[in-house]
Amino acid sequence: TAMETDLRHALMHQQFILHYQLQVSALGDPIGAEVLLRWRHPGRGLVSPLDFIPLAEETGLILPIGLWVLETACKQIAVWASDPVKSGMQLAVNVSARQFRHTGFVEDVTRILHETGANPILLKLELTESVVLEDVSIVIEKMHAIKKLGVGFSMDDFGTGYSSLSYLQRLPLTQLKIDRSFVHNLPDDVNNANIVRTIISLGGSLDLNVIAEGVETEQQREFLLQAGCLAYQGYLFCKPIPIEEFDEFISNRQ
Ligand code: G
Ligand code: G
Ligand code: NA
Ligand code: MN
Repeated sequence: TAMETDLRHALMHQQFILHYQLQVSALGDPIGAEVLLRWRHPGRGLVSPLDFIPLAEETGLILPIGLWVLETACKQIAVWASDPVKSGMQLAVNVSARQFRHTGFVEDVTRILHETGANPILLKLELTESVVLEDVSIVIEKMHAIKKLGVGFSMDDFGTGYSSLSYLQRLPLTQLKIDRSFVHNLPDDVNNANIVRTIISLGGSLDLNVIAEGVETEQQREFLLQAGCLAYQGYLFCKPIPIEEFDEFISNRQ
């Protein structure tokens, strides 16, 4: 298709960029960022991943695109290493199901960490529940191999998928990320308030930290804090922005 040709072209001509969205602690201190892919299309402007990731998955182009994202994020971790303020910040990288299932994935992560010199502790991979739908034991094995390197795992969009409690406890996760659809109408929506409390308590039982995404208001943050969620991401703190702006944002709040 035309879009597929466009995507290949984009990869060759460096039309992808990354935006960084701040993650903060309960005290409001920066703890890291989620890395979000954008396509700077010459005619269409900034294209959201929602509009091209599905095709990239279908065509397999997600593999080279995903490697580029991972490599760029790891280079950034290495650049921040010499900065007194940013050297402790973690970067969270989204990994699609097809990318994670690819046979070379463990080797790719190992190689990229080695080549960039990024501290593995500062890298977190965001998986969705769809990754774990098939071949659970192979997925767990791969996760363990990557975790051994020091890399963490966050379960993205948590609560929207099909995780069963029995395998959730078998996965070597470090974090649950509360999907923003549950955060959106806090604290008024009683159902969502209960779901959010349940996820936070589940995180406690499984010894996982919990981060909420899509936090837009002070009331949402307050509810989450009271419920025991100690890490947040959302427009209330900062929208996803290019690295130059992100660096400036962090420097200005010191
Ligand atoms: O930033 P935005 O809301 O437009 O992101 C839309 C969706 O695209 C989110 O679900 C996000 O997880 C996904 N996404 C963003 N960046 C990447 C990426 O680098 N790789 C993959 N696989 N998905 C991404
Ligand atoms: O699926 P995933 O969690 O990776 O999606 C992240 C997406 O959420 C990004 O595309 C980002 O643009 C979007 N996002 C980030 N903060 C907020 C927020 O506070 N509100 C809403 N509605 N979307 C957000
Ligand atoms: Na994500
Ligand atoms: Mn996410």
